[in-house]
Amino acid sequence: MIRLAGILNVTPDSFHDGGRYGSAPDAVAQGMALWEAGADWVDVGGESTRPGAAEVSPEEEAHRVLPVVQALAERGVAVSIDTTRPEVARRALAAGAVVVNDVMGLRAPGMLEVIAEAGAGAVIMHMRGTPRTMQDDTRYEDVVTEVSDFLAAQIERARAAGVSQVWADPGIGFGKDLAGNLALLGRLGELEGLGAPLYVGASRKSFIGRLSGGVPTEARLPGSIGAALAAVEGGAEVLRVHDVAETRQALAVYCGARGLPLSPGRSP
Ligand code: HH2
Repeated sequence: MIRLAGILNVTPDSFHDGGRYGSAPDAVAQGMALWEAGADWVDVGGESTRPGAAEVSPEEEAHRVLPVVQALAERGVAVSIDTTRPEVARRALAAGAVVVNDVMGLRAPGMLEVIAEAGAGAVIMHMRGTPRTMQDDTRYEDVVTEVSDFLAAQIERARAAGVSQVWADPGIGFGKDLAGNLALLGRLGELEGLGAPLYVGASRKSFIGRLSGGVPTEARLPGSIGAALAAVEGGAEVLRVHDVAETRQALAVYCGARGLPLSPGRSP
């Protein structure tokens, strides 16, 4: 079943929606809009991971996301919390989130335990280094093999710790150059052997701009839909996107033609 996670960044500096939903009421309204457009989860983040973004304190991150997570969960929205910090994850799960989306791939001490104790799901993403250092060295002997080996090890750790629902994400744009991003998208099928459903976030990322004569993030919806379709062709089951309604429309056609099941979304 192909599903969508709608992106909701409660940050001043995210590369696409930074500053748009900085207040909790605006963020909740956008979360509801994503949900009603057919998202299966709304993915709430409080710290930008774009290269060079300012680090925020755990308190500030929690202060940004917790009221939004709680309000959306109270309205029946399935919320995933996009964080690398176990303490923020723990508090977001207590506030009603059901999945932890960790761009550090559960590397922080204690993260696995927090997720297992809450009985939550986990998105395990590959990133080389940290958001601050990830673009310093984007050379790989074989990017697909390196990503696959990391994900396999972390999936095994998560399952051993008792996390039953895990998704594997190659981390498009996280410590990869254009060739690396295209290799991961184009050879996504090689990750199917991991035995975890594949989760892909390519929406409006810079490689799309690079492939399209430098178009800015606001003009990258067509390329984002192209990336979403390429990901589904490679076996992705979850697409993390800014534009739920538009992606859903493209998928309705693509999945209909290919005979692939598309989730109707969880909004009543
Ligand atoms: N990409 C971003 C953030 N979280 N999580 C997963 N699982 N996969 C991704 O590809 C991914 C992610 C970066 O995008 P965005 O949230 O739009 O921007 P920012 O990090 O600037 O807030």
